Amino acid sequence: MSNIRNIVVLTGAGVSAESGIDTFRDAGGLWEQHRVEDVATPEAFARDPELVLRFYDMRREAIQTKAPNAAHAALARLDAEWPGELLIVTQNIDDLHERAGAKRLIHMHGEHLNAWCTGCDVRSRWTGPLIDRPACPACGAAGLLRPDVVWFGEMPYRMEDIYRAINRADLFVSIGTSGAVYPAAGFVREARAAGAMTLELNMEPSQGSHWFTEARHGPATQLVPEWVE
Ligand code: BJW
Repeated sequence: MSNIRNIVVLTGAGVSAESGIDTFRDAGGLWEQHRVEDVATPEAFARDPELVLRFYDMRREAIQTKAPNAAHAALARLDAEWPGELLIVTQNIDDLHERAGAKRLIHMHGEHLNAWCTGCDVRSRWTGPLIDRPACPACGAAGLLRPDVVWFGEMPYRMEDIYRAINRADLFVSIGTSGAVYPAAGFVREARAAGAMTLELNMEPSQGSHWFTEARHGPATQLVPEWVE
């Protein structure tokens, strides 16, 4: 990596799979138990808030019992030691990257431990259930908290910062994502257009695998530490 200074790493559900957190689109994944239209759109929340809140309460509780794996640890090590620019962009709402020690991190699809008050627009740390429609800790209004996650049709977070980093990157690495969801699925093309080398580390070829200059397939806990060393 001698000619590389700036790195952007994109991660998806596959990086947390070996920590015991379900992916979305694999066999047995979350979307097999819940239709995406029923739980991950603003329309679904307006139609049946209890179903959506129960889905996120269940995941928030489960994630808190999981621990970072060797892939999260390797990325945290890279973050601590890489002298150039580095940005880890995760689509995951879990906090395993930061629990492993990563600092240069953006959660583009939100965080399971945040609640967002649709009344006062304040985000608060939230570890418990939302199904009981608790009052917002900031404004006190009842029943207006929703999970602070990005649903289909909503704008992912910090897109300007992400595109700025991608356009400065010498290397773009995509880990554990199916490439089915935009805008993250388009980052590889943006990085290539900006002249970066692109590497996919995934269990299987993703939908956008052909866009990468190099692809390695296997479990993240093996591929990521191998790549970082
Ligand atoms: C392993 C492994 C192991 C397993 N080791 N690997 C352009 C074209 C078409 C449509 C659109 C478009 N632009 C926008 C859209 C609409 C829409 C979209 O993409 N629809 C698609 C279905 C086509 N996108 C949006 O609405 C987004 N908003 C938006 O675009 O706003 C406008 C905008 C445009 C341009 C710039 C800026 C803004 C919002 C998308 C929000 C997605 N939300 C979710 C839910 C978040 C909260 C929650 O967690 O519940 O995000 S959906 C879900 O999918 C979640 C994930 O972050 C996301 C991606 O999933 P991921 O991580 O890839 O998981 P999987 O399961 O799909 O794949 C796992 C992979 O890991 C697999 O490949 C396995 O093989 C692998 N794996 N075990 C290594 N051990």
